[in-house]
Amino acid sequence: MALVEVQVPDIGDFDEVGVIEVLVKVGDTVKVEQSLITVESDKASMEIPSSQAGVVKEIKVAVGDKVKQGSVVVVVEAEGAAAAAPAPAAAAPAPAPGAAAPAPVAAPAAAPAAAGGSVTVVVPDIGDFDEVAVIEVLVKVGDTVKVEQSLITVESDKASMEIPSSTAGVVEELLVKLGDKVAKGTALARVKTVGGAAAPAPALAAAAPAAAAPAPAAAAPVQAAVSAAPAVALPAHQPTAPTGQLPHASPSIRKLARELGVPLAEVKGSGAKGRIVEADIQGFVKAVMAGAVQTAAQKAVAPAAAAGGGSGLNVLAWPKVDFDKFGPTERKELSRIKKISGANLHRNWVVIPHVTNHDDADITELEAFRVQLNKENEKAGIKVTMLAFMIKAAVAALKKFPEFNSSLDGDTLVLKNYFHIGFAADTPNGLVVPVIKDADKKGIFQISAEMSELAKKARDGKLGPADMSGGCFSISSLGGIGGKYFTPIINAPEVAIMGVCKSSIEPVWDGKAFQPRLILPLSLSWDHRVIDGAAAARFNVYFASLLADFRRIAL
Ligand code: CAO
Repeated sequence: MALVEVQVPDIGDFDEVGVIEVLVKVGDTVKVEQSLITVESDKASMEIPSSQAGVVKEIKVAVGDKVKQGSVVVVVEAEGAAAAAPAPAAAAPAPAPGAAAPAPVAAPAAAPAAAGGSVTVVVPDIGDFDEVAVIEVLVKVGDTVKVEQSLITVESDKASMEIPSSTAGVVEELLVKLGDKVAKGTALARVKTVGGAAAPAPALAAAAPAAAAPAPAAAAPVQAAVSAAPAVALPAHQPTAPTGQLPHASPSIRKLARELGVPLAEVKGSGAKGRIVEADIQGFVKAVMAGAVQTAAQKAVAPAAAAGGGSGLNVLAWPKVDFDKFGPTERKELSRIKKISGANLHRNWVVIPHVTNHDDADITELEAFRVQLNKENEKAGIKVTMLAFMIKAAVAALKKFPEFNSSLDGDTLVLKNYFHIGFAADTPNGLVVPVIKDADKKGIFQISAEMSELAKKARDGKLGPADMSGGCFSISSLGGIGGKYFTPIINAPEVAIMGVCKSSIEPVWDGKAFQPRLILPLSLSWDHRVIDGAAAARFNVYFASLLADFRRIAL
């Protein structure tokens, strides 16, 4: 197998250019025309292709090295028949057509103009490139331009360069637009010369800088996803380039950015001299998708959303406070349950349009019955609490108002013909919602027994996914603790939840006098996409009436 030195071809007028990226490593198999390194001057960036197919045996350059025509880039073990081929001429291996080594951008031939007249600026000799695409138009009609000021950026698949003006003056007419293909001699713009005379064309304008131009107009905004905060730290992404200047990036990175709609000017480059590398683009996209970063375009949309534009949440960044400034603190990681339930609660709160109806149930007789039941069944060891009755009442109310026993699936409502009722259980590690399956088929004692078993499992951290899935409707009871009313958060994909607080004796007018009655505060939260306020009020009234007279449940 022959070893072949791959050298930097004729790169035009550039004496020495810096290596800013090495795109291959030892052991890589490369094809002819595959880019090996990226070089950059202050005027252009270009990728140097391999003139030889084979396996990279040695890399002779490193980032930061200066190279010129003839510098050895890599040593390749030539593959197959090519192995016997002699190494390309050391001096100047011909660059693959349209691949690398743009010739210097020679002085554009400015058509001579009469004093005070106009000059048509044309594309100068751009070397080996037959036709290249205009990827940026850097000036607009009315702009005053100087000699050598960049007018457009063109790009092939291997290099990008800016085409400068050969004359100073005011842009009267632009003769190209984004996406046009241009070649040597293509008219770019008509420029009205300054001071009434055409400026002399510079003898030789070098390739214009690839790093000094406004952000690409073609960059489309990346759509934001409303999602939970990322689990991993994401890099901060402030633009590194001064406003109005395009950050350093190789043509392939620019292409990648355009394909993904990433605004390069907003990406922080982590390469040498703030150069943007592929990992920066990836990090930027991840940060935007995670909601950690907004593009300028998204920020512009956000106020519109706030004003009724209909997209984005437009919330302020979370306040960053140095709490230790105000007093001693300690840090405690959220429990696993809190992290999981927190993310679910957040989603449900943000996504579901909640409304909460408050009502009262007179449970005077039911409480007396419950106490009596517990006395009678003391020996059985099953304690009945008000929650068991509420689970039965919930089943009856769901039967009467079926839309409360449903879930949204896009624009379709899935109505359930089963009755699994969840109950919120407070545990040392956080909130969980075990589910009593087929509560319609179970009596008060069986429900009480299952509840106490599930509550114990919850406290011991032993609930499995099956214990917590399939719920139709949930009850969150704070009755053993206290409080009056609250707003329970719907346990998606359910569409309603009943919150219950501590019952207390209250004076109730019976038409003749105030009577002391045991009143249970109810708070029903419901999804306004599925349920209307009138239905919610009826549900509460019916639920309360069942608790007030439990015989009605049999009707
Ligand atoms: N009014 C007055 N007293 C009530 C009551 C009510 N609405 N509900 C229960 N009680 C009483 C019980 O009768 C019991 O009294 P005794 O000890 O005298 O018998 C006492 O309060 C404790 O009841 P309990 O809480 O053990 O039993 P429960 O069946 O009512 O509730 C469970 C079980 C697991 C749901 C409950 O322990 C729990 O974890 N509740 C918290 C739910 C929660 O955190 N919700 C908030 C979710 S949103 O963050």
